[in-house]
Amino acid sequence: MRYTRSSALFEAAKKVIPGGVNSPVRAFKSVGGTPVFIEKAKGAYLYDEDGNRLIDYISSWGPMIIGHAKDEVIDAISIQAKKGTSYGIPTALETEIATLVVDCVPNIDKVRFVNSGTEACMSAVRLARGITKREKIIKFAGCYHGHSDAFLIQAGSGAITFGSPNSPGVTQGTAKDTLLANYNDLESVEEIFKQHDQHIAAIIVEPVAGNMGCIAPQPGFLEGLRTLCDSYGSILIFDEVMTGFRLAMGGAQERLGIKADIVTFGKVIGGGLPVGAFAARNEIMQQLAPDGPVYQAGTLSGNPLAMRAGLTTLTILKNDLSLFSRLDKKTETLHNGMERVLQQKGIPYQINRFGSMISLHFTDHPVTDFKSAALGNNSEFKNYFHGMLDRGVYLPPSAFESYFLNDALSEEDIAFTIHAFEDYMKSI
Ligand code: KE4
Repeated sequence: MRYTRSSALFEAAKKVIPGGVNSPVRAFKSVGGTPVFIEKAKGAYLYDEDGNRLIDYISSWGPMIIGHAKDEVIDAISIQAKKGTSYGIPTALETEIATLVVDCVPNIDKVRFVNSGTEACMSAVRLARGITKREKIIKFAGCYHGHSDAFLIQAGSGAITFGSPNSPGVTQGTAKDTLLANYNDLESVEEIFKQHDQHIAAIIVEPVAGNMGCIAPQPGFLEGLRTLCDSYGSILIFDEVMTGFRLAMGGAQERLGIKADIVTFGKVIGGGLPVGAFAARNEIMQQLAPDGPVYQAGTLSGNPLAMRAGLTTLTILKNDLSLFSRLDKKTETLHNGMERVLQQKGIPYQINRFGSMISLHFTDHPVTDFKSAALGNNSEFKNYFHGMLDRGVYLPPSAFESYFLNDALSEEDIAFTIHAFEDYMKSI
């Protein structure tokens, strides 16, 4: 694969954009090398600026679940754009997509649209704090809820501690209100509640974690969080920015059968345009401005262009629910193919998979939380990433990410990917 033009574009980008990218993970820092610059995408394929065709396993980090540049979505956006892109004034379109979301997602009566998953999670936490009049929240090491200050907190020593900011600019004043527990470790959560009793506004959790690679909740983990929140009067926030409209039309709540109090969305809900959302039952959402005192706002929230992209995408999903099982099956086929190659090679590995989320870890320890995810051999991952890229397969450029399959991937694409993996493994 040639990347001459991408390299030149990266040099130019670095002159005017920090790190040459608008989101750090795109800079290939954890895998090295030069980021690929994409010229266009269609279906399951990316076409880079050097004319290489790449099979896409990030689907824009989740949004493009039906594939890139789906004709129905592009046509709908084009028609909508001719009517103007944003008014800052209510439209019937917002009610239409909100009605669809409320009909499909369990345990919600109302939804507020915002412009990103970060905004959705940030607003959900503010709402939980406003309702409970409590200040502390619990998050899990390795879970990612966007770049709002309250979430950029990494565990200090020990599993449960007052967070110490892992980004300069996050104040200790903020960090002290974010308490850290370990994913799949209910005791670590119980310990925090014992220490902080009625001072915890909410737990925010990825019901299936996708930011440490893919990590499924162990039986009883989420159920335990539900019980703890009920016992202590805290709000349970499911961050479904990744899992929403990916694991099922009703997301993880439907797939896992566990009720959250507030659910956040992003990615798929916008169909590739900037949309986030948070939703809950009436008694919670009525606390939100302008009905209630908890303030939240946004110039472009609910803009017609993004709403049209989201509504078209969600409607395609709703009218073809077998897409979710098709996607699961494709992911299983990929899993089995990679597993066969790895067993032949005889190297330590873990493959974690849930629905159409999957990740490969070069470690012989089960990957069940951030600590075990961090034991993966990153230099093996780097070589694997570039080995696959050079063979025409674009994987997430970090071992701490989930792969996102899309419905446009054909059986042949999956077979091609497994063959490329086999060829790479033979070359090392
Ligand atoms: P955004 O603000 O990036 O739309 O959403 C933040 C967010 C919230 N919650 C979960 C579970 C998420 O996975 C994300 C964002 N996901 C990352 C990929 N792991 C986005 C990629 C990036 O940061 O460039």
